[in-house]
Amino acid sequence: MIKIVWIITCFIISYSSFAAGSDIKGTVKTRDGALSDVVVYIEKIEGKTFPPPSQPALMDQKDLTFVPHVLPVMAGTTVNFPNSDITRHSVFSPSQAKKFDFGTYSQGSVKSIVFDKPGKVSLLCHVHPEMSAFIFVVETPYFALTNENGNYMISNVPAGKYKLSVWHEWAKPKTQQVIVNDRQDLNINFLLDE
Ligand SMILES: [Cu+2]
Repeated sequence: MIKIVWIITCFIISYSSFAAGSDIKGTVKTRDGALSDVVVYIEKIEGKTFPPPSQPALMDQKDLTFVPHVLPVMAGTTVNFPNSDITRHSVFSPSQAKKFDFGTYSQGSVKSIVFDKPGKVSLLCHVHPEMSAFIFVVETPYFALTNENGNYMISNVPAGKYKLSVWHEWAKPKTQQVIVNDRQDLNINFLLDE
């Protein structure tokens, strides 16, 4: 009897974890072809707030480059900025969504900061003017970054009506209304202008 109850409980738990959500996937292009490093995200879900992830995200500085070039995070996420180069870096941002200046720091040290407001945060380095990257802060956990083929996938989105938006460093932003139903994956493509 206990065994049967246990099996039923396991079945309900595993079923419920797959039950609700749908995936949103697609391709982002310009007239010249696929576009990588595009953040595709659901702007807001009315009446819902989401706890930020407990694990920090990573924005490395390696070979005089920020890695990755674009990092989407949910509001409230801590981002670690290790210096993996022999040279010193001095990372800062002039952006409204998060103005900061770490000052100069050397190899092996890690700076951290919480990104709490939605929007674009440009990253620059006082020592190396050619260094540039972006952190894009989103209000929901439903976001993805396009790969080199312009493809993205946002997993397990609950049913509802949302604004699905895209952000890219030089393309014009765009928004589409999407309706997500239970267990019915959506294909949403974007064609962006420069
Ligand atoms: Cu630098």
